[in-house]
Amino acid sequence: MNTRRALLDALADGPVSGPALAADLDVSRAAVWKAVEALREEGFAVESTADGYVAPADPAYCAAGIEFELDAPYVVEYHDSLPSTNDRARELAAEGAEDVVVVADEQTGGRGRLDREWVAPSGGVWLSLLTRPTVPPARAPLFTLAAAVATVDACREAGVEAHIKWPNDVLVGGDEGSDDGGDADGRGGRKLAGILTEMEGEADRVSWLVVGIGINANIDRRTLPADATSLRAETGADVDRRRIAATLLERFATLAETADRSDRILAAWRDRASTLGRRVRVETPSGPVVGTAVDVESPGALVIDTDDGTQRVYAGDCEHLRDAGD
Ligand code: BT5
Repeated sequence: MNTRRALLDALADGPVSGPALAADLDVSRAAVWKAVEALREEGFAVESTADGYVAPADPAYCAAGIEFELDAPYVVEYHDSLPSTNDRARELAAEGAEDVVVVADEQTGGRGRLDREWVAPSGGVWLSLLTRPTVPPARAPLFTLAAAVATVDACREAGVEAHIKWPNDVLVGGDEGSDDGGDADGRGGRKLAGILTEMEGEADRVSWLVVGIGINANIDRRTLPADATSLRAETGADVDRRRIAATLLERFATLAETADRSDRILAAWRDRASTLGRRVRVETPSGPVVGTAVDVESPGALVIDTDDGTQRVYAGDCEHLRDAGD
């Protein structure tokens, strides 16, 4: 284990003295000092006290801050600004890396699906998780569902009642009541977060998978598209991005471990979805499908009861229609 990571782990248990850590790790005291200085330079403000080094009470949103006390097997790479965290993660994939999370405070060329633009100014949680799961490529959509579940949980922990619109939009309002007018245009609510999954696969297994997640955290609504919202706009106060990123990664890691079966991810997804039971219109590559969304099936297909029988859709943009009598 490297000194930086060992130092972060030790700090999580309370004060640690330089000499004790050096002895534990069998490295020089100078090496420990260098690791402390490197953390400070990253923005993780380690304090020196009479009892030894102490972690900051309120760690900053930086690589060490997110890794600190993180219960998930990922290394964090933090950037103040990147064109797109997905692009950086793909670069790392090409270099052979895995279990890395690329985080940026701001993206200048953020991407949505189908090369749409993703607006990503400073203050959001923009991150991409690079993993190499040992599953066949056909199962990859399960990871998008898992990411949507993790995103909803992180937003709810921050105090915002988010829900999922199939396949991967995380929205607020719209479906649970008509009092806020959020569903007026059928979009199903105000968009709070989005997910962009990219992968490379061989015939029988995924080679790499990049799950990009964007959550509008501390973002002024006026800088977002008209139908979008942010955690800050919903709660009226700044949210803790470090906590949000950590919850996201921990929830995702737990769910991803179960991707060889699909029941757990699907159950968690159904629990948080606003699409099931609704009249929907999905624009698919082969034309629109209109009917009532009745279920989601592995690895992420939406099951729709239509006038012409049951249909399954695997990709597309989904619109929630007003129910007759609404
Ligand atoms: C998505 O696409 O919702 C996927 C967004 C993924 C963004 C993350 S951020 C980290 C990682 N790095 C990247 O470069 N991307 C990922 P889609 O369903 O196609 O929605 C895109 C549409 O959402 C746009 O056409 C706009 O209408 C709208 N939009 C753009 N920026 C938005 C924002 N910040 N919040 C809400 N809606 C937005």
